[in-house]
Amino acid sequence: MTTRRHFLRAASGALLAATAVSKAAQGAVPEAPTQDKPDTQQPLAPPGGRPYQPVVTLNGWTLPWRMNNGWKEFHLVAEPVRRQMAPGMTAHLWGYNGQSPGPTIECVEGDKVRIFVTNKLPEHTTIHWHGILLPNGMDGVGGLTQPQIPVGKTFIYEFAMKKSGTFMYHPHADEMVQMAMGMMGFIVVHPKNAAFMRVDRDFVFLINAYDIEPGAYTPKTATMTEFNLWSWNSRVFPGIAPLVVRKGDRVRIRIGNLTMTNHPIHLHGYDFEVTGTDGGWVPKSARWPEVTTDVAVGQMRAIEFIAGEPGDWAFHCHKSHHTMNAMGHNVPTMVGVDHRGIAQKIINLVPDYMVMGERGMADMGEMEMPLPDNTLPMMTGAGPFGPLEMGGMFTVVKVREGLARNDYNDPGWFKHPQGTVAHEWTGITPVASHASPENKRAAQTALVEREVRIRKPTGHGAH
Ligand SMILES: [Cu+2]
Repeated sequence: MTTRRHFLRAASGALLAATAVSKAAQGAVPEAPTQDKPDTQQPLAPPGGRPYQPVVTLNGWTLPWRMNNGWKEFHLVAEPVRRQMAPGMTAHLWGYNGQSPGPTIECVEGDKVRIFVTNKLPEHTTIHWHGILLPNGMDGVGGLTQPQIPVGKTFIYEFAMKKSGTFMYHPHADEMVQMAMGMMGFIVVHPKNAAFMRVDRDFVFLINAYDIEPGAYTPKTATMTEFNLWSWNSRVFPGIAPLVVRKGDRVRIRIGNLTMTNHPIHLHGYDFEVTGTDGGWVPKSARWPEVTTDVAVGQMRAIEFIAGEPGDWAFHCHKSHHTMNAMGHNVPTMVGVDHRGIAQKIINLVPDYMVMGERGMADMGEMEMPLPDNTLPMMTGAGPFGPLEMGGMFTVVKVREGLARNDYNDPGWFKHPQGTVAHEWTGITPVASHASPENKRAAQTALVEREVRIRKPTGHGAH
């Protein structure tokens, strides 16, 4: 990333200038690095100031900063961006510094931060610093605590980070449109005492959602509930990076929700504790074990566990429609409907007709339906044992033995020890005995008793 290197060079130049008390350098707006890749970037170790364990932003990056006379200076540029949501689909969003979500801002409890915000959107904006305790005039509510930032102008926000924790930033101006377009980012304030709440791997991401019609590029901003792309950091499965973890590490995952509905986030293979909210750290005595935690709208939850059990552990929203990509919900339930004989007659009339759903929807995972440009299959992704039949808010926590401390590279699929994978029973299977005559009849006639109604599965409507 050449922009970051340029910035760091420029930043060290600015540091030198600042120590030489150059008024010109102090007055200059810091460079605004941009990121053009949707890949997870290596954590950004602090080049100066108090030390901390940097976070890993899933499919994102941390904004470099410079010191200026005791202030940490950042520069966010609000602008239209193109975001690849998964290979094969790009969205035209609004974001910050080249991406949606914007870069993660990291600093330390007690830091004085100065954040320059330049507006390159076609309309005014502001930034609200969700959860941060600050002077009222820095709260970023357009019209209430400050004038809107006009198109083409740069505003300065200045405040001290009173406490450590996990916060979010987003506009408080034309919010419905600007947040539906992807304007948001994460703020992590590390504790002054580096040993406090210390973990080995610290991941962050925001939950967001878009309504982008298959074949289109721009989200429908008036959508209130019927979104069709349920994303983490504006990525959907199989575009969401795995969370790579070394066996034995203490792991934290910070999850912020800026969608219009709640998301019960579920981790396989582990129990965890919620150790933080956007209000602060949860005292030990107030924590309880969970395997799913609901992250409500406008909330952040930090979960922690010790990664003792190697494997590829699914990590996803537990609303099953949120682990799918765009589809039509007006697809009727076809389970139990017998298509035999009917399909061929229809294919004679409608050549690309496809029968689906009569044995469930699992066929969709490997089916190659003709898709419009710039859209993703509803259920997709390939695993070591076949199609994963997932989409949306799904990824994998990959726990491996013997990784290097800072190695976040995808280690590939887990190699299960011999004899530890569920497998087919090859002995004699007894016939299931049904207690009630009704159940017996249902089992015998499941595939043939219903009225046959067939519809062509088009119309990728709301999801
Ligand atoms: Cu969800």
